[in-house]
Amino acid sequence: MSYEVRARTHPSAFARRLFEVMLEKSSNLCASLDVRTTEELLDLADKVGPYVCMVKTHIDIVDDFEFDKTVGGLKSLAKKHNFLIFEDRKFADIGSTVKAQYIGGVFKIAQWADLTNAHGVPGPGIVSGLYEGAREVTKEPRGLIMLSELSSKGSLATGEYSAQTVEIARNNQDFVFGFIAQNRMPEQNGEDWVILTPGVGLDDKGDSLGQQYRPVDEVVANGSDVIIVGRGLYGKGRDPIVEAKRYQKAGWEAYQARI
Ligand code: 6AU
Repeated sequence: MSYEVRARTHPSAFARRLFEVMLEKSSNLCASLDVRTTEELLDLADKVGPYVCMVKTHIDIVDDFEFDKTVGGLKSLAKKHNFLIFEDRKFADIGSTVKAQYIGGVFKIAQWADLTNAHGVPGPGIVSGLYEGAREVTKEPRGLIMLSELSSKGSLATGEYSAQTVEIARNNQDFVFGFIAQNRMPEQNGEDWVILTPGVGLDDKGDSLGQQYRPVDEVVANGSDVIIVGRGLYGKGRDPIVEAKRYQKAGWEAYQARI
């Protein structure tokens, strides 16, 4: 199904909004900006902003995090360039704990991140906890994606574990609209999971710590809706603007070839 059709028919309002942004920008690229300072984060987000539908953060690796400066800066860039903010928090605890982690602490993720992600390992309570948290602190739309598969070598998230994670998502579709996965996940009764895929790289095969990369055309032909690219954009010696344009073009062409 085309992004146009899904922007109209997807059961989740959040997913419809994501598809609209993707269409407006002709981009299925999410930039993963895993950098250690606010300055680098904002500089990169401003550079790649025009070419992406989403910017993904690991806010807890920013050494000089300051709510107003770091989050305020990101939010104004999201507005300037029209991208969604995805905090890659990978929640993995019981519902009551993740709710506090989502709304509280120094990061207060639910206040500013359009979407975040969670592991299925604790069972369905994790989704209920995050949903409650979002509703308590904001009226803004919030979405959750679950990790049903990982890109790293030797990942334990396979087979029955992945299938059970889909079951958790299935029971909470007003909030959970898709997966971090390497493949499409099973759909029934009109379900339309949005698949976000990390482990994407055009020049490298992996890193020394277990990351594995697949090329853009392979990932998109295999059913991925959003490609997540990090070091492929800003790694050593790379020009993030050149690379963002290159991945945007590769991702969009692969999508057009698929439909
Ligand atoms: O392109 P990279 O390897 O520089 O960055 C990949 C990004 C990192 C990981 O934390 C994240 O994607 N990631 C995830 C996510 C998004 O949840 C899951 C996974 O299976 N593999 C993976 O690399 O920020």
